[in-house]
Amino acid sequence: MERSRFQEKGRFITLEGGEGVGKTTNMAWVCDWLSARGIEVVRTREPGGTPRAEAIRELLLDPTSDEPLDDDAELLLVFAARAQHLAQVIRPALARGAWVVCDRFTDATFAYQGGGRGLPVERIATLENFVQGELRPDLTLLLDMPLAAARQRLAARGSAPDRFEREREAFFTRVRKAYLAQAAAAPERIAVIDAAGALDEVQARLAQRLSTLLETPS
Ligand code: Z5A
Repeated sequence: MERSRFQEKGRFITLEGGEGVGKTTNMAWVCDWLSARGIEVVRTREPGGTPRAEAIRELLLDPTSDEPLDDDAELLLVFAARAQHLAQVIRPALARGAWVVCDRFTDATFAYQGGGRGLPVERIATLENFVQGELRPDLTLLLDMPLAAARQRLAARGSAPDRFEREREAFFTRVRKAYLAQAAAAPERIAVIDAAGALDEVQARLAQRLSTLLETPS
């Protein structure tokens, strides 16, 4: 495929889903798949993506502090990190025609702070408009699978749980429900990808959706 075909305008792809569904594992594969087609890819993540935004990520994920984090403070920190990330990384990359592939973005805020914590969707939407203006992902790959199986994957990985991963099952059930509701409301942007099964099966599903995006004019 000709690189020049994709240079006119960068595209913004996000990977979403609950914990342990394989976002980080498949990020690398998605980036390689696009790079192999001559596309300049910027791989990044949220919360984070710049030194200052990564410092905010530390605040958000740190499970050790005795001081509880207020839900509104959590929401504002997520958007503070996002504003910095947009200004320093995402908007400049898209402006020069690169494609940005981001591990989580604002759909995670609607799922975790909205669905999980129960904050009003309108409050999140107000911040989304304030921080992002009209910028939304061109494609969101929502990796979805039953919670118990995803938890088994995490247990096999054996890493220490962060502040979110210490939440109870009911929290993650609400998060998953919120993600699926978002996908149902925006099926043209959010593709639900069955994340259960072997990695090559999941990646075949991802490739199908990415091919469709490539064929769609920007
Ligand atoms: N958060 C928020 O609240 N609001 C926001 O707006 C944003 C984020 C942006 C950090 O995110 C937290 O921030 C997140 C929500 C909150 N908290 N939670 N929960 P994160 O992305 O860093 O955290 P995470 O979801 O916990 O990531 P994770 O635990 O690393 O999961 P993952 O990236 O989806 O999974 P993985 O590491 O790719 O895979 C897990 C294991 O499964 C690993 O050992 C793989 O090798 C294995 N794996 C993956 N795929 C397969 C298949 N197909 N078969 C078998 N094994 C597999």
